[in-house]
Amino acid sequence: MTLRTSDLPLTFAPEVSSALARGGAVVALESTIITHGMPWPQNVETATRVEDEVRRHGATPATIAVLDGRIHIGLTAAELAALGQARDVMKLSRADLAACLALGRTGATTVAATMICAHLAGIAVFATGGIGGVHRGAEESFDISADLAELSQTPVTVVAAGAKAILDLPKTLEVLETYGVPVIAYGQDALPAFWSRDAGLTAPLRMDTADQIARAHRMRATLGLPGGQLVTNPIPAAHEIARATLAPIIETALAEASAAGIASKAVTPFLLQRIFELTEGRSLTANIELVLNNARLGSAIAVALSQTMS
Ligand code: PSU
Repeated sequence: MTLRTSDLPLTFAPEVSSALARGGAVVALESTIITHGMPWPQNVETATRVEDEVRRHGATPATIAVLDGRIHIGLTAAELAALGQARDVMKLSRADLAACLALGRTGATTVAATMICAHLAGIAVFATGGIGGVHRGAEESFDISADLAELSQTPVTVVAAGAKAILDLPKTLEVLETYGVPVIAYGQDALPAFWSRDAGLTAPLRMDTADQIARAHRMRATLGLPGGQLVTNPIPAAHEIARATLAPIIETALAEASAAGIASKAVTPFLLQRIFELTEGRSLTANIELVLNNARLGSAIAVALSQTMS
């Protein structure tokens, strides 16, 4: 694809632009996980390890964020370190991306905004931790992450460890089905639930190789279908936290969020922070391991895609 760098507020890291120019494998990475998903300094350490993991698996990492009114496709080590400690960073989804750019501000991209930026940059594969989804009690609050609508319209394959277990997973699957988003479990039948390998639900689709996932991505383009694919990759068994262990902790965190009147964009960061405290850090270790695991699968898919394109 042609890069329209002249008319878009995009700044490419040299490593990323040369990989794209030669048709190499590139994996997009998001930045909300850095600013709103993990505490400092583990956030910056993890982001750096994830980038290295992508390189080790034959692809080029492109961490995406908005810095002073420009979309950066790939960050320098200094930019990453600064973002990881910055305050007043906007949490950007489809609704606020253009406003952040127009105001010259700095913002971290969620799954939705990272998909938009990756697609503008010509990147087809994106690895993250977990996508947003339908929050529990959504029948009252209407709190449904914009990540789901984005998956229905932007052609990027997103590798995640499932939707976070703090969400209403059956309703999240229903909305994805309504939107026509393929939800693929990698290497198993069960839908993974972020910190645990099994949500107690069967995933609508199963694939066992990166090559199959790359071919399905290409087939959607051939058919002219808009939207991406959601690949749910179970956390490695050695690092999972059993669903039964987490369930009461999630209930406690949810009750606290509701008592404190936490709403909208603040819900997910609040819950992740409380679960970190209540599990005495175990949830963060699991989160780091699942992101690294997704970086490996994302790299394999990007490599397979670059081979089918050449
Ligand atoms: N993955 C993680 N931690 C995170 C996220 C993903 O391991 O914090 C972020 C993603 O950016 C995702 C967001 O888009 O959580 C969901 O936020 P919300 O529920 O407000 O849509």
